[in-house]
Amino acid sequence: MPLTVVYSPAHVRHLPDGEIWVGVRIAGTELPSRGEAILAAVTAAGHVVVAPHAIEDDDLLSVHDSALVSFLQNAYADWESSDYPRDPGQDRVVPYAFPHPDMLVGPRPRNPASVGARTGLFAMDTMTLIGAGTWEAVRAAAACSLTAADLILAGNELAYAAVRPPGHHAGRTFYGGSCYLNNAALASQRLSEATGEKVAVIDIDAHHGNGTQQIFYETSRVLYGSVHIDPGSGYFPHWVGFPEEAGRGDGKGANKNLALAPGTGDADWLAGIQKLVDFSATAAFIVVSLGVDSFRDDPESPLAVSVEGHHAAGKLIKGLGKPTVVVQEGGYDLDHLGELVVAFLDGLENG
Ligand code: SP5
Ligand code: ZN
Repeated sequence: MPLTVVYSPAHVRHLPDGEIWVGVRIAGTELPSRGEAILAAVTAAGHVVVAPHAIEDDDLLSVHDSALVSFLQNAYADWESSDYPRDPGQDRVVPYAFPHPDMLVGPRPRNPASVGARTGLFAMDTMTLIGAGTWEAVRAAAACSLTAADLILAGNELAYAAVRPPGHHAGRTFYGGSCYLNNAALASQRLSEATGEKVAVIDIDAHHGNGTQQIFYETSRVLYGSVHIDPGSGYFPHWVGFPEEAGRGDGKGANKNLALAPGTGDADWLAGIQKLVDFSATAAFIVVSLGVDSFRDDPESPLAVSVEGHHAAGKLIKGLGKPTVVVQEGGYDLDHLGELVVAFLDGLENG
């Protein structure tokens, strides 16, 4: 099964320039060099790379609220025309106040005049900064993911959206965790709407994809399964990603979370992926949220999976024999990022 890579160089326009972590600006790990490393590796591996097709803003509204989309689109310009870049001297969009749900006793939250407060309505953390080129890159990543889904609809068996920024932490109305729009959810919804068939998301990023879970929590049309570092052991996204979250209403039973202890290696990780493969057996299409931050040396997660483990993961998912869209999520060890992605794709394509 030949595999097509969809890539846009526009990702380099997204320069978060660090993240605000516990109030301190740190370097951050979601860097343009991640995209370059992946492109170099898939090119060296001989994969065909294509550009995304154009998309409309309406395409984004299939999984996101229009208020989030227009906030993200305008946030940097709004920030630039505020005082913040000069006083106190913050050049990236970052929230400073959040509407705690219990605070909102009125019929609906007012839209704050201050962009620093308005950002708090949409952001789930302070680590996901918006700069001048962020929207252009975010939109290009969405276009790559929708193009990958459209390649499957056109009869391809495998397509890989090699994107940044990642997407699986972004929900219908919120962004965070280095994610702005949910690329995997956009691809899943496209496949679901176009065919009426069931889609299964298999999320192997080291972190729970709380955004994808939220978007599809009440539907049985898109299954969501994830294997990830146990949020209860102190890891992002902290509040969700627990096994008891199994879906609601029509989506009851259509969500599966497998939480792993720090230090978990290949055997237990792959056993989890096999469970997700079994959970996905009734779907006609598979969307893989491919984070490779479960790797043992990754700076953002304490899981301890090998390169060979990533190859084996691809092979397990190939066992489903279903048309598959792969969407890049996290993975921050620049010395191994390309190798990990290529190992997974080789397992998926060739077994
Ligand atoms: C897509 C994805 O993998 N998002 C990961 C978001 C998790 N970010 C949590 C960051 C916590 C602070 N990291 C500081 C690391 C210092 N060693
Ligand atoms: Zn991750």
